[in-house]
Amino acid sequence: MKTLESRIGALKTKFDESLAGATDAGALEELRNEFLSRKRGRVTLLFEELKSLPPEEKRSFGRLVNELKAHVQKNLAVSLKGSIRIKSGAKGKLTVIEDDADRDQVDLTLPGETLPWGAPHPVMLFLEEIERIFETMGFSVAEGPEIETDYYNFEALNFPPHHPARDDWDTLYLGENLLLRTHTSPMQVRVMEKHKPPIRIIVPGKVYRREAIDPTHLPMFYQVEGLLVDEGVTFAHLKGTLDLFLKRLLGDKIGTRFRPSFFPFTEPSAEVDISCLICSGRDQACPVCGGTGWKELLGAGMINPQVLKNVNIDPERYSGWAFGLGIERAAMFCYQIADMRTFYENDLRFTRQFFLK
Ligand code: 2NL
Repeated sequence: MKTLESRIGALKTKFDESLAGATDAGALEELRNEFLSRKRGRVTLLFEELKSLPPEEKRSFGRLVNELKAHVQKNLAVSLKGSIRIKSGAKGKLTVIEDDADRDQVDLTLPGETLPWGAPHPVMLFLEEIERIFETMGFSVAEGPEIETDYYNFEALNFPPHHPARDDWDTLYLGENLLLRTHTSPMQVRVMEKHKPPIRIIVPGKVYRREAIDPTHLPMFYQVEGLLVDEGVTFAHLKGTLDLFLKRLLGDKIGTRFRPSFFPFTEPSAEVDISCLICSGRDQACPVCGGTGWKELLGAGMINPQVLKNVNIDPERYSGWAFGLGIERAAMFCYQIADMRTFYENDLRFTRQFFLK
């Protein structure tokens, strides 16, 4: 019986030597077959031999054969060659795992993880709807840089240097002359510089203000501005276009109201209200309109002749109108979202709700 013991020792040595020489997955698979194959594996045959031994020897040699089997399995599973790793799958089949990290956690036999599906962002859905409406009215969409010069963001728009009107646009400066645009008007100036009237554009994009974050203010938000320049353009065109736009966006039932206002770049200027979608003016305590029946949605006006002069368009021949609209604010009103910050928390439970609208 000593021979059985020494045969087990010799087999172990042979296995260790073969394993040291096995450099790829194929060689390791062969080694596994040689020792563990169900029919003719060397370890399997030892178990067959055990069956014919008397009970007391069966126990002691059985332990040795089991140890050999465990040794073979363990060392096949952990290849000693560099970062090439071997793992036994469900049927004992060997798989090479090339990733050295997490060596004992990776199980390639498990199905992959499914990533949650996203959805179009409500701000983008709203913006695309606005673009569609203006495109059907013959407007083009223009986009421009978010980093602008003082000239395009302020001076060309009739804000003289150091003029107090600038205080209404809390600006994030990037040095003496560069800043994050506070509106998308700079791009409209660029288009007017390059193109002769008639001009019909809308300019959507991100804008930046030095604001404290609260439920109705963010330091970055989306704006869309519109601009039309041609011969004979009047305030009536502005009223008609914005009224039609807002009815298409929010429904035929809403009414619009223009109130006098001031912007350096338009004259005359107006703030444009829409009738309250929630209470239509019937609820004195309406949390959305505060009981007034109206909600301010955009600013607009006839382009200041000085702005036209700045871009070499003759204000004696041409006139035009422009407007500006904050997208998040409008979407909040339309979808009745109480807190602007929810747009940018990336919670899919929020984002997915707008997909089907
Ligand atoms: C607001 C007000 C407005 C404009 C933007 C504009 C642009 C040029 C010339 C004249 Cl190049 N005007 N844009 C005009 C009136 C109002 O925005 O409250 N926006 C959220």
